[in-house]
Amino acid sequence: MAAEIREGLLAQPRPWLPCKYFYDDRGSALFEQITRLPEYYPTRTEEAILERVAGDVVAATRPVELCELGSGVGRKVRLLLDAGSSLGTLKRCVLLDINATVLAESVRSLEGDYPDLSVRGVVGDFQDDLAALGPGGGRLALFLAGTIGNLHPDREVPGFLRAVARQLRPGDAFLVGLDLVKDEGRLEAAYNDAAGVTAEFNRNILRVVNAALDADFDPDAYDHVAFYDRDRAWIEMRLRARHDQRVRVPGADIELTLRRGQEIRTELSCKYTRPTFEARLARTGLRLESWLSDAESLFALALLRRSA
Ligand code: SAH
Ligand code: AVI
Repeated sequence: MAAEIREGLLAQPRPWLPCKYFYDDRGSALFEQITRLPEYYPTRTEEAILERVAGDVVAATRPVELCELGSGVGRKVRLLLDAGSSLGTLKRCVLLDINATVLAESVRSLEGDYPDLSVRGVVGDFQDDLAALGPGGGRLALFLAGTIGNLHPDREVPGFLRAVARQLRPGDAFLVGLDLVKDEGRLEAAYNDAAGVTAEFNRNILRVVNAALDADFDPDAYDHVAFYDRDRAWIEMRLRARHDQRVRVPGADIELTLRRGQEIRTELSCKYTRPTFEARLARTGLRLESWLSDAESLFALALLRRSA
């Protein structure tokens, strides 16, 4: 973590922080609050699509194992577990998340509600630790919420998809949730909610850095900024310094001066279309089998298949 934070904070022309550091216990709770905000349509839209298609997805893939990357509270996986119960093929469920507390709670609650299922939690980074999942075979991997949008579309997504494909056997499947390109006003509202929860989530990354690296960021000295970049088709979140400040990060061995108005990038949230996502699949070993969306085309689930 120290090396990553150091690299990000020293970056020119604009410092950045890896968005996985939003998710300590407070950040995870704030994300859960975000999912219930009136402006934040992705969660409820994805859940409605899943409710509609879960039966078809399990019938088409006949999974022995469900495996969710960045599983959070593990609510959505239940829709597939329930749909799969009549099939009789499902034996295992693996959840991987960077937040150990949330993961343990999700595993405990799935074990309680699905006593015949073998449930395993893996604390790890889905960009580095996929090998911990072990080899595939009868696997249906899930990457929901549009979290793939938080990976850089050119620099990170292709390598991530290849790494997922390595943990799948030919015929195994990968269900990916994608937030779609849409009206700019609707996108920007989802990341600038009236209640200010997203702003608090954004500032939380500074609290995480403070706690882990003994830094002295004053989170309240930063404004939340979130805007849609139409050319890159992504929402970018930043923190803008309200006044000049000197910040010490002893755990990463740095001190920096931030001028009033200077911004730190904290998150990208890329929005896709079917063609832009399909283009990312080239040479990954994954092919698009079906595209499942809502009536307004706000969000989509892409069902991918590991090719032979
Ligand atoms: N799948 C859930 C949660 C999505 S929020 C849902 O659909 O609502 C993103 C989740 O990914 C959080 O639980 C966060 O802790 C986790 N996460 C973020 N970056 C991660 C990383 N690099 N590796 C593993 N988990 C990560
Ligand atoms: C987890 N991820 C898909 C969310 C998103 O929309 O990019 C995280 C988030 N950031 C701000 N609000 C929600």
